[in-house]
Amino acid sequence: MSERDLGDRFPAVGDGKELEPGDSFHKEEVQLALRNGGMPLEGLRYPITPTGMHFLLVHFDIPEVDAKGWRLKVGGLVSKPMSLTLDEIKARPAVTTVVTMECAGNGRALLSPRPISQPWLLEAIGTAEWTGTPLRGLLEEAGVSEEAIEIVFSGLDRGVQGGELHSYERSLSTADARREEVLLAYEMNGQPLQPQHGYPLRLIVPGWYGMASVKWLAGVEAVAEPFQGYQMSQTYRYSQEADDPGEPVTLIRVRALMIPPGVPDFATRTRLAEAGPVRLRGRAWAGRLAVSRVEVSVDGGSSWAEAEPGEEVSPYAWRGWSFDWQATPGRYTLCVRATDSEGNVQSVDQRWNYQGMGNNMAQRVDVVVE
Ligand SMILES: Nc1nc2c(c(=O)[nH]1)N[C@H]1C(S)=C(S)[C@@H](COP(=O)(O)O)O[C@H]1N2
Ligand SMILES: [Mo]
Repeated sequence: MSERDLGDRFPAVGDGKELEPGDSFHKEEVQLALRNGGMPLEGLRYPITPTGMHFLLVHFDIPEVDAKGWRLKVGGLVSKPMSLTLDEIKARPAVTTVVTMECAGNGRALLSPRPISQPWLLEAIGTAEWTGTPLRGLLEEAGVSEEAIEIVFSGLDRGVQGGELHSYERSLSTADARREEVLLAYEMNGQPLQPQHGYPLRLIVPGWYGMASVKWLAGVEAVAEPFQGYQMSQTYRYSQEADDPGEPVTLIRVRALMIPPGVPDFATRTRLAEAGPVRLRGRAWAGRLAVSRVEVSVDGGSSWAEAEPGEEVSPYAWRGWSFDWQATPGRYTLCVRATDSEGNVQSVDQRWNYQGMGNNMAQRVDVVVE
């Protein structure tokens, strides 16, 4: 089968029909959702997400990597190309950073009409302690040429998207790649990376949506032209229609989430809570900005009250928040929204875009109080 045929059978993000709200999911989307699990929202209770609860996003298949034969190749416009073993990378200066990662598609399936792709509701998040060596040191040692404007990161996984057979590859400007927080990570929560999270080595770009953090990293290449690979030029764009190149998706937008209170109804997922004091809790983050404010609404977003912010543990990680609600019998739609240090605040309405990227509209949780 030609690449074109494959592309036609498995259309790119947003290539498909525009569905009406209430339309059911395609079984291929369910298959994607089962492969790429999210963090159950009660997982917001843990400051560091247990590894098996951290969300997962794998476009193609998890590649089979033999760590002994694996090498990280550093090349392109550098004065000293390198080929490094895992042990050589581990022997370099090590840093551990707590980072909240979120998929750019988080919130996609709440949009109306709904783009056809990995159908995230709100669970494409997780926070981990990543250990690795700063990329910056390696780039300095390799001697990136003045002509280089971007660094291209290549993963070992391959597949077809939008009719194009390619390896998963993303680039960063040389300035972004040289930021001190960018890591070549080989441990997650104190353990070697699990296969699905990028073993043996991945990039971690704190503050950026997850697509920048290339897993199964094998190549780091300095280039003189903007990299036009599929995962840069065709997807991860804020666009309004299929042919609109739009703007690239970059940093994580501000968001707060709450642990749904009470207990769920199995079939409808509506929450059931007891009248009386209910402590609402959750976490809020804003990429590499700080969260300056968290507010809660118990009337579907008509009126808001201040929540109590918790401690900040890392400039790149979520912080907790809590709110004491005096619940009286009735039906409620609880909402939470955060504001970042630049004054951006989550809206209650969707900011629709064709690929369903960066939808940070405020969470809504239906609760029946008895
Ligand atoms: N090589 C490779 N890297 C990748 C991906 C991928 O499919 N292949 N998915 C990206 C996306 S879209 C996200 S959101 C994060 C998810 O990282 P996690 O699965 O460890 O949570 O990995 C990114 N890195
Ligand atoms: Mo993602």
